[in-house]
Amino acid sequence: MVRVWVTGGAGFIGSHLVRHLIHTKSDWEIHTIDALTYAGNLENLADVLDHKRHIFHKVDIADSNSVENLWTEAPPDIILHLAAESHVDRSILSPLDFVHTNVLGTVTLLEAARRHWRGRSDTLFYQVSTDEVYGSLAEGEFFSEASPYDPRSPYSASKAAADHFVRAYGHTYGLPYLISNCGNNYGPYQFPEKLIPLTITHLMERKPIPVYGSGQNVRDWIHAEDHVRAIDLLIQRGQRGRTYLIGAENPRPNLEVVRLLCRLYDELTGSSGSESLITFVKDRPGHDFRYAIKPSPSLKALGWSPQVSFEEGLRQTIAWYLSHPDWLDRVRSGAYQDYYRFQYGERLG
Ligand code: NAD
Ligand code: TDX
Repeated sequence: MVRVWVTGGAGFIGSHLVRHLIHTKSDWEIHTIDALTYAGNLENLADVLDHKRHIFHKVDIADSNSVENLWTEAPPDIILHLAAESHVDRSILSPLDFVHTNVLGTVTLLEAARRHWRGRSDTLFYQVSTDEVYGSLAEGEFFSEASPYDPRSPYSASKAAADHFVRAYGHTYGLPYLISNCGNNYGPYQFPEKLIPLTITHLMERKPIPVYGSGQNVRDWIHAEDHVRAIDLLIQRGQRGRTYLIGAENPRPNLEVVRLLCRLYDELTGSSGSESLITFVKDRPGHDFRYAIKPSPSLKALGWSPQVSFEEGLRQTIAWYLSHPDWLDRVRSGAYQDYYRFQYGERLG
């Protein structure tokens, strides 16, 4: 039995990963650590929460005593680290929360791993990171493994710091690690503060769809299930001590994405005129212009390629949100309403 600890397993990508591992790895015992912040939700794991090979722990990863106690009881063989504060707009409002979880939390896990793995080389600390650590590209440029780190938001600075700590632990203490940097994910269970689920929920409620600035900023989109399949392959066959870039070669200006969502929404629901909801609003401070990824050739050589086309993935995602109104009601609790009013109240008038 391989004991695998997933941090942030009740979040968006984490819940896709936990579900995938439970269904595909019959000899793995999966432990989820999650603090259940506004972005973490046990409902995201409903179908696997009580599975006999899954154990859930509500713990803050920056709480070293709790992490220590858990890992003394059930030492990890593999740590898949996804827990994070993940929303750029929130990082602009309160950077210290991002330092707490993304930096202090990551180093707390690394320290505990170092203690528990002394003398072992058959373990793995897998850091799930983002392309945002590489900064912003000009038209026609792409990130590659050789791109220098140049984080420009409090979120990406905190993720970059965490990546550097992971590499430092590999170099200094010989900790077996692997890092992957992925582009913008979308799919079911994504908290409705990010562009795609926010747009879908505004379409459902016929509310103005806020597009920052000119809408020409570019993001490179991948379905969370394709990301999770790449993580799975890299756990099995990725070279330890290496960094991999994961992307579906799907860079698009935000306005194109929002227009596509409007068209697909109208087709799926029989509505019309959704594009008229698009509203240009004040830009995000320090808004990175373009992210676009050349996925690692070695990842492709291992046999990975994205399986979900963008249009099909968006159709399926819209359908999921349409069929989960109760999930939406519950995640958009009082605290979300406060954030939403602060972030969009003035912008949308
Ligand atoms: P998310 O915000 O949906 O989920 C984050 C999870 O971490 C939540 O369940 C939350 O409760 C948990 N968490 C937060 N602080 C915690 C703490 N102190 N202790 C324990 N748990 C805590 O995020 P996501 O979009 O699923 O992203 C998962 C990971 O993937 C993050 O590390 C993110 O940086 C990375 N990533 C995300 C994207 C994307 O487009 N969403 C792209 C590339 C990389
Ligand atoms: O209301 C909006 N209007 C808008 O135009 C929002 C929320 C976003 N945007 C723009 C900003 C970005 O250019 O859409 C683009 C995507 O924005 P987000 O969904 O907030 O994602 P982004 O800032 O690109 O970061 C995401 O991708 C990389 C995730 O939140 C990160 O966790 C991940 O690392």
